[in-house]
Amino acid sequence: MALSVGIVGLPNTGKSTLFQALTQKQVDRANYPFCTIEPNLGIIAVPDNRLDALSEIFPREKKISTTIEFVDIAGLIKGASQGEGLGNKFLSHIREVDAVVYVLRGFNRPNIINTQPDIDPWAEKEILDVELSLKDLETLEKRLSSLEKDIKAGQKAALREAAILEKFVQNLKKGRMLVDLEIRDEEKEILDRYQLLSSKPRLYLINASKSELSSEKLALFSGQPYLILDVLTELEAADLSAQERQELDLGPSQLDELIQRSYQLLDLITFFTVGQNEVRAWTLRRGQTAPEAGGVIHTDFQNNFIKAEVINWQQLVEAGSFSVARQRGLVRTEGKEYQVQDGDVIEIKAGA
Ligand SMILES: Nc1nc2c(ncn2[C@@H]2O[C@H](COP(=O)(O)OP(=O)(O)O)[C@@H](O)[C@H]2O)c(=O)[nH]1
Ligand SMILES: [Mg+2]
Repeated sequence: MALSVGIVGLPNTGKSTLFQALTQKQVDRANYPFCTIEPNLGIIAVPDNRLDALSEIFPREKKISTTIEFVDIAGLIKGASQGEGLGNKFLSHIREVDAVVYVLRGFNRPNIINTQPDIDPWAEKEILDVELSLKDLETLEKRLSSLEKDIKAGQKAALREAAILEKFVQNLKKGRMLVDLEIRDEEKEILDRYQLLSSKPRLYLINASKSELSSEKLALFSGQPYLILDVLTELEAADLSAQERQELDLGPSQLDELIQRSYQLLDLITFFTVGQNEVRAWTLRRGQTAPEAGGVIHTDFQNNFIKAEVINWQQLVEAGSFSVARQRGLVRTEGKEYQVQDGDVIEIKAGA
């Protein structure tokens, strides 16, 4: 399961610089032999201190992180939904990603052309929102008009769908993004059919150093998922170690924080395995079961699932070894129904 995050924003806000900084942290490709990496697509390892702690007590040849794909989506300007700039092409790229990071310009550099009259990250966010909603409205109106015939013919399903789509339309027209609506199950089922752009989980990245940003401008974002990140500095510091960062008084890597928060956008969980050659982190959706965790590792593990031995990563690290953990009764045996928890270390027992 490759989760992908699209980097979107107006021109000259730092999208490509951010992408470049992220790709300095690209995963060891030897561990991912089947990935083709396009110029605007990078597969990035998700930093995880639980994995680090596990691989300290279980030194193995390889330590393999979960990954996330970042896509540098070029070309949004005002009017994109009407096809301005790379308009429709750009919007179709957003359709394909699972979540979006809005890159908003907060840095002030007169020599770098700003397409906006002044530095105003919130205003940029609103422009992006408008473009995405206009595109969604177009998709929804098209669908609504194609449902008319079925509604006239008295089809109940068409009527029900139209009522739901109509609700989305009304909200978009009021400037409310679909991602912010409370969506009931039967609505979600319909929403999922259309991959609407404003329904993607999002994170606002304000590209600025903290001193560059006035508190009034920042206040607009309170209560929203945002991150202030100085993209250019992070690019320059991308290959520094944690210790080197400390010596330079840079604080913890904000890129790491961005990657982690992007991962969290989709409500994914991570479980771990400790094998002979590798300690590894894997991705699962919240609520998935032990056999499904098996399936992520190997199809046979799902089909021939018998049981799973499970322990929380921290309990395992504190015990220092599986045998001590077992003696302490911390390793549980779980069956087919078990819902995997974030941070579980799992060993799947499967039949031949
Ligand atoms: N001062 C400053 N300049 C930046 C920052 N991020 C990007 N830039 C510069 O802004 C210009 C446009 O950046 P780019 O990443 O190509 O923007 P894009 O059009 O959004 O992809 C480049 O010259 C960058 O070096 C930043 O955080 N601070
Ligand atoms: Mg660019």
